Amino acid sequence: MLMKTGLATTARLAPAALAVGLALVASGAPAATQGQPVPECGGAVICARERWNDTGVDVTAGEPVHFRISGTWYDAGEEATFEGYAKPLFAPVAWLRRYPGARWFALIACVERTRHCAPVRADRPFVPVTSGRVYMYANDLWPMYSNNRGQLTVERVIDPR
Ligand SMILES: [Ca+2]
Repeated sequence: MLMKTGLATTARLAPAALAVGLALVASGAPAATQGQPVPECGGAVICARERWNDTGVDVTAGEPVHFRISGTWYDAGEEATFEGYAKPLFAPVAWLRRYPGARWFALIACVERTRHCAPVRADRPFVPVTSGRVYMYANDLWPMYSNNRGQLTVERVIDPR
């Protein structure tokens, strides 16, 4: 069953990887990206103000997914990247964050709108525990999204190796 799922995913990703490769050849681009993760075309906008952002990325349980994230967002006056920020003053209510184990405004990925979530990290892939669409949000208190600004861009990357 697992093997069958893996083959199906490979077949689905292969045309995209081939298209990226052909585009590089056609543009005469140097081989600098060889062996490096290649972003898929486009990317999803993750708005700080939205409690759920649909990434358009569908994942399969157990298959690691790599994301490339860029941008800056703001929690009122606090600037943050996808790694979030720390603020000792907010420590008494930190346990009320939607994902208590991650920093304020850390980028959180969930499969569907469930509790199958994890912080998005730069140094490791997101490994979904179930299959479905990936949604993301800024880790905040549920009633406190109205003072959020900015957005991140998230791209799924394919390892061509
Ligand atoms: Ca907020």
